[in-house]
Amino acid sequence: MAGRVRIEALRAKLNATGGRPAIAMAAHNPLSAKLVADAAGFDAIWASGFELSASYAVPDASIVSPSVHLEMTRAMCEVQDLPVIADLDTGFGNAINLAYAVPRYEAAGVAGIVIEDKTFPKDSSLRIDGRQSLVTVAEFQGKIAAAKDLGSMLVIARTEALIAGLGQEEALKRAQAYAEAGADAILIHSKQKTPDEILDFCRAWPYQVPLVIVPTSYPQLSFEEIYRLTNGKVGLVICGNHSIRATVASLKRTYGQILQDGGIASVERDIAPVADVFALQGDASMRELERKYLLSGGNPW
Ligand code: SPV
Ligand code: MG
Repeated sequence: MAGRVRIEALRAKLNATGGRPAIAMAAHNPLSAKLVADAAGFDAIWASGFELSASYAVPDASIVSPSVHLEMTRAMCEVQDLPVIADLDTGFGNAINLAYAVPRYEAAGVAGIVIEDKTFPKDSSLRIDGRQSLVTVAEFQGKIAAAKDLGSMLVIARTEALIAGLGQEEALKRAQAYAEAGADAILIHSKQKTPDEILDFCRAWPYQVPLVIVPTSYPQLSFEEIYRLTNGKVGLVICGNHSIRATVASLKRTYGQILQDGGIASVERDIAPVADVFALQGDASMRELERKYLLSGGNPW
């Protein structure tokens, strides 16, 4: 599906007032992106930096190269039709690095980007005792302006003020400055174990600009409760890392069972049939190509 259509689809979802926020599910490669789309209920795909880093078995600390990041994101856009939100972290450096990236992500079919106000190289927000230092408000406003000027994708500005322990006042000050710089939405992140900090922020948020949250650390609330408790101010909830964590748990379980059994028989009932994998690989469309271009004169093999 054309990038422009997906951008408008994401914009409409972010600003919807239908009694629930839009939901983005994390993915880290084309297969997981396609599985998210096939689940037929999510509104967008979160091309998570944490998941992509984990899929390369490296820390989420600006280590995966920009070209690998872009190629994987492009492949996620290619295999399914949901809007993809690319997690650009700090934008690979300063506003110049981001300016280089933005048209390339747009050409790849991305509908929205998230950039965060941490210094480059970043560290994971969820890491205990992680390095959380922030750029100045003015520098980050420059990044937002560059992203808006050089592309038409939605720009979601993320403040890490609460993650860095700078408090509500600083978080609100930064979020307002980012909205004024033209951000289409504000991602406010917290790693508190309860939603109180985020709910306080949302209640104090004075603008129409929608909020985005990633409730990994405070999973207690349903999507509908989040929407109700924030008066509809949260337009998008990101399920930040549930694909990679489900994958890790499932692989560990399967490997352990095979080793324990000394054979592969008993895991059969718990793993996907080969036919499901063929379907995900696009077997139906290959059969169509075979019928049209290979089989016209009878079976050539
Ligand atoms: C990600 O999924 O890469 C995120 C969310 O940015 S978090 O890991 O919570 O920072
Ligand atoms: Mg990230």
